[in-house]
Amino acid sequence: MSDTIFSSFPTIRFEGPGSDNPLAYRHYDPDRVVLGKPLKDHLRLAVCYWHSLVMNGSDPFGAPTIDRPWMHGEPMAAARAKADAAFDLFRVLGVPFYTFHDRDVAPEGAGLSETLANTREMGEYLGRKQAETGTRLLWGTANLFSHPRFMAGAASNPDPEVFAWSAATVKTALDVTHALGGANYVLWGGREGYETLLNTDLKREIDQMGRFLSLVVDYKHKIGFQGPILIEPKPREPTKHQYDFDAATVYGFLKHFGLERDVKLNLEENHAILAGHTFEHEIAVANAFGIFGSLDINRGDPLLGWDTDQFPNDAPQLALAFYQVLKGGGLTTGGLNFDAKIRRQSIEPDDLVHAHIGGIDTCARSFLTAAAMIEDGRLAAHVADRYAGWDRPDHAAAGHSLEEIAAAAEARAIAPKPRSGRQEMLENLVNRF
Ligand code: XUL
Ligand code: CO
Repeated sequence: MSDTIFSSFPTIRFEGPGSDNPLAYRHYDPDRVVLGKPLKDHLRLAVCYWHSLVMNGSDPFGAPTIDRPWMHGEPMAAARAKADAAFDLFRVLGVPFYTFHDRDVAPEGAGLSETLANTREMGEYLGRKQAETGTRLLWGTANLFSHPRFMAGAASNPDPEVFAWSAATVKTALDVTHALGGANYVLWGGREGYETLLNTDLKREIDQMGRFLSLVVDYKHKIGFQGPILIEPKPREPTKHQYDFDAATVYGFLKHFGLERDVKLNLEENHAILAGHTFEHEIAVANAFGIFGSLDINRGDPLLGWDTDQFPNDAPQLALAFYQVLKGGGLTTGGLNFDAKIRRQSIEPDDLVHAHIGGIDTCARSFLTAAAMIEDGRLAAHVADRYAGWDRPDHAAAGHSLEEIAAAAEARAIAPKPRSGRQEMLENLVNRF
């Protein structure tokens, strides 16, 4: 492989919390065994292509600030150079997985057929890179939101020709993901929502999305793709009302279309915040309904109300999220995808490396904290004790009808006594970890 902008970086190694080397992990010791398996198999870290290789620092107020060699020249040659650099970055970070949208890895062609051919050709190129390096695909997805044809939605578009174009695009992206051994396939409904009901038939659009997802699930079974299809909820941005608002809304949608056994969720910290939830709430809801899949790991800014997609750096906060993940049985086919981008002033290649080192160490440290909370068991014991009344066979709520329960309640000699929720004590307990 020819040199890339990452060639001069060593592979980052674990040196422990005492290390002063900025190019070292302090907490991410991939082979450290926790709760019966190595940390790397718990976290299943993934670098995302779109923020790390494609994002150029432009924002609504200004021009691109980040210039990389593969952002120029003949589009397919540039796509190959980008892939070379991507796999070199994966080598530097020592992460086992990556993720991409079709448009991140292959350019749009002159028409649909040429575009799909570009995706397939770059899929083969990525397959060779995977074989050479051992890096695996956590998930693939299709970009159904950037091009103007998708401005009124992909599956939910008023124009059936856009629905069909989107179907062809997802079919190819799923084929490529399957060929690359992807562990999951993701659908984020970037433009599946609306700005005003004055021009929108909401019921029709949601039905179109249900039909689209059913077709994708049928096709997944047809080609024998083993991984789950994952929906990524987000309440707003880019549209004002996104249909896949949050975990609970998506569960209702899946139930309505009978897809709750085939489709799971890819949850994202910043999206949870935009929905007015915590990350751990969204994970707990997904666990409750058996639809937890994977995580996009990033953070928002408490002072900004949009999807800033910053690298995570708040270990106490993430520990609460990972505690819920572990309570649900951990990441199985899922992983931790750094859907996170450097700020537009961070223009050097090493900014990208430092961002990932910090994010990976934050994930490792908070995961180890969550694992310690699980091993300790006191938090779980407090919760179990709080609901212990339900385990007694003789409680008044055991009856089979409202009348039976009402009669049992009236027959009780003493009224129920309020019990402390012990919130502060439990918060103190968590802080000790
Ligand atoms: C957008 C977002 C996407 C998805 C993949 O907010 O999170 O990057 O993760 O389409
Ligand atoms: Co995301």
